[in-house]
Amino acid sequence: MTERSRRSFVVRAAAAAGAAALAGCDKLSRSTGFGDFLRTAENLSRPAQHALAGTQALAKEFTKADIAPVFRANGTLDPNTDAYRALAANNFRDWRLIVDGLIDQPLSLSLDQLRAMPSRTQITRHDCVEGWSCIGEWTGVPLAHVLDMAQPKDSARFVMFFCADPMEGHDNPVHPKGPFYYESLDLIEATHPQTLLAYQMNGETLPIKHGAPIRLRAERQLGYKMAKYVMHIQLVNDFSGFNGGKGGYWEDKGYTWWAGI
Ligand SMILES: Nc1nc2c(c(=O)[nH]1)N[C@H]1C(S)=C(S)[C@@H](COP(=O)(O)O)O[C@H]1N2
Ligand SMILES: [Mo]
Repeated sequence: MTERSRRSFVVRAAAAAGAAALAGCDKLSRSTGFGDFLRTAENLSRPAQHALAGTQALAKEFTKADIAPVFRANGTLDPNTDAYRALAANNFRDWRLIVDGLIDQPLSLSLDQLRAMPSRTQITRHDCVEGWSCIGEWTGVPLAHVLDMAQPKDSARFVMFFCADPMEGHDNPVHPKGPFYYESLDLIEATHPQTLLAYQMNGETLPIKHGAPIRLRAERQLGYKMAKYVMHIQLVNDFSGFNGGKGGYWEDKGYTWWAGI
């Protein structure tokens, strides 16, 4: 058995993150890579945030009594494309989550396969930059588990999430991944224990307005990071070639890529 297959990817990622946090700015700058990005205050806050919060610190969890009677839905409430309507009409039995990019094991996973994986349930507060918050209960498979199956290569640094809902302003022919909503996380957030591919909300099948069949939960991040209608996950070492180059739909419009709370 090789060293690579014996040591789980999550353990390797956590070890790398821990070493970087302890070593301070120099190590982090080298692991971060692109020069312009490093010079921004936004990026300096990312390693600082990880160092302060601890790479695995948990977001606060609440009790069932705290769950909002109505969880507000925001952004796209239905992707409303022919392709998505066909998937929804069949209860997403033909839907597959594609996982590719800088990994050794490309995956194509059905909803049943995701539901059969280890799951986690958490009651957390969702904070939207527009100034509202809602507490809800989420159940899903930890993204770390799926990444472990996919075996990311050492060169992988970010996880990208491509969604089913078309957006405006992303139809640049140079970047064929547009014009859909998309997001990205670094490997520390992606492998955090509360980062889930959620298929249930408040104990029920995830409704379309909240991102069916799966949506990302990254509980230490603002709402716009939590991609709904996830279709495709891709491991990359640089997201500057996608769409507007800032790592997400809202980031391309000026929101900060680091959205830690
Ligand atoms: N695919 C997709 N994901 C998305 C959005 C969207 O428009 N499309 N909006 C984001 C924003 S700004 C927020 S606050 C949350 C809203 O999630 P909710 O509808 O479950 O409240 O989803 C995020 N994820
Ligand atoms: Mo939001």
